[in-house]
Amino acid sequence: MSTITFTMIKPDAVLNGHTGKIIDQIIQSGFKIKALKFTRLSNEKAGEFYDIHKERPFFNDLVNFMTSGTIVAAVLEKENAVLDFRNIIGATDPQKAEAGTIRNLYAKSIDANAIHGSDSDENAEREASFFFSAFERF
Ligand code: FUP
Repeated sequence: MSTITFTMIKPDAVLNGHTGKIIDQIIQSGFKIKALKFTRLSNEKAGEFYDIHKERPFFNDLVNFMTSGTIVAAVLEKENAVLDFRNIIGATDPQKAEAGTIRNLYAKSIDANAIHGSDSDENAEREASFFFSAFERF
């Protein structure tokens, strides 16, 4: 059964010109793009998106970084989408990300780590509807 996950190509990767290569790797890995847009997060929206991290010491830096430039938001579909996508993006810390993963290839640090991937089916739904209407995702 197909399931969805949500991704954002983060400001560092967009700024460094990696958007096309990352989207191609996602497609070549078997994901179907259901919705895609270049956009930018406001402070308020970034804070809400990362609400779960609001008590963490890195929260302010995370919000500042995520609002610093253009991002690419997308809804992706595949069997086992959440876990398979986590596998192709690699560990949060790019130093620990496996060779060939998107973070291994394109991320420079744990805070500017090139890409986001939902961590559960429930969060994938929440995050996808945060950026796209049901109509846009059809
Ligand atoms: P991930 O699910 O791999 O994106 O990682 P988390 O949900 O744990 O973290 C979300 C974002 O917070 C990371 F992508 C970057 C930032 N972060 C830091 O800046 N420092 C940390 O120690 C952990 C996370």
